[in-house]
Amino acid sequence: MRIQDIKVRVCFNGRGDPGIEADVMVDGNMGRAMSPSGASRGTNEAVPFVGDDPDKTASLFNKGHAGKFRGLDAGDAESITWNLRKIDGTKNYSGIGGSLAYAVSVAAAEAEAKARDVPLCRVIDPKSGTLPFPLGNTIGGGKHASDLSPAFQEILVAPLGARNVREAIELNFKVHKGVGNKLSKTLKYPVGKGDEGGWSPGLTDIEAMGVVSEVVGEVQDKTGLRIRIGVDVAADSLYDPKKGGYYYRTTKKTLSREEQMVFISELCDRYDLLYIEDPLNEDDFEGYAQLHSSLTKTIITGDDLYTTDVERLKIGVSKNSTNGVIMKVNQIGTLWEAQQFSNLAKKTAHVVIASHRSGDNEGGHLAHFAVGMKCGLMKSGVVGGERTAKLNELMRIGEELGTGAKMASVRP
Ligand code: 2PG
Ligand code: MG
Repeated sequence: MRIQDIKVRVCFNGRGDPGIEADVMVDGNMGRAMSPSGASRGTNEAVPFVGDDPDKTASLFNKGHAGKFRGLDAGDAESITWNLRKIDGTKNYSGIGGSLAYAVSVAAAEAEAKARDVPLCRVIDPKSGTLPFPLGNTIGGGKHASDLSPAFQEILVAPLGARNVREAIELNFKVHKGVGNKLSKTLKYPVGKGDEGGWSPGLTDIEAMGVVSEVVGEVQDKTGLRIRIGVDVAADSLYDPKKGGYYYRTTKKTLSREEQMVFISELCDRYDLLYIEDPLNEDDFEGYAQLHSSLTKTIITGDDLYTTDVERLKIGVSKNSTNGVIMKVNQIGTLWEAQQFSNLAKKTAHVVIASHRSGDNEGGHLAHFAVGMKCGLMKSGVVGGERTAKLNELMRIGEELGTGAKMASVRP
């Protein structure tokens, strides 16, 4: 259906960082979406704002370009992308702003969904009916927390034994609460939280892994339901290109590339990791391939490695680097571009993980991306308003899709 009007503005996310919000009107229905923002951003991500200026980004669009979208089909995600690309004229959206591209493309799809009276996930894919398992951050470190916390950016849990979305979400709450209780009993200082609501204690990476794994064991014993652990190393934050090594701040040790690979392999074995994200720096496609060929029980996942970019994924596929990808719409720009990425990932036997950003907002769109793109997992945090917004929306989608909706199957 045709876009009647479109307007954008600056808004703020839960971390207090700016984003662009778009309102798109279709047949009297408004779609509204606001871009999230990352702290550990891959070098190849879309540039969020024109000249690093959110206000300039919004006013350039409202004054100069909004009119070019009136009359376009809001349901035609591909032509919305090509229009944005044509106006932008760069590879990384620095001409119009990646945040703007995100907001316009998602708000248009939402307006279309409202006008057709279907859930947004069904505009993304009319046949969507698989629900992802929520992947929850229990301990946060790296660039999401203080320098005294672990170097690993996230220690996460995936409740694969849950029979439905609600049970899965509640298992993650139990682990998150259990980790908080254990930390407050064993540490002699109050423990705060990182940007995504994970606890951020002054522990080494291995100590933190130990706490999560103990609590996971306890919750599994009590409920009889299987929970797996995952880690986002976000290795670029640890990587020192001059030394070619990875610096662990709590132990003050630098690991060489080979030592890092041994460390990661031991970690995957010891904690039976379901998945490991960005274990090496963002250009080490060969290193990923080595890990992938030896760690057959773990999903070796690229986030900063791919930045939701089909062209980078093609490199990974040619080298057999990974069997998991993180899909973040705002890394590449538009919803349609992210769909192309996730289509190729699925075709090449990858588990697709739809992911929030560390600076996120009250929107629940991520849940629709995850269902619409048939993702196995949805990484969205456990607690905090901007995190539960996605989890609650996932429950609503489950209710709306009814008994036809099944939980995804997730295997390395
Ligand atoms: C990540 C994300 C989300 P950020 O690295 O996977 O957890 O962090 O948004 O800071 O890039
Ligand atoms: Mg990541």
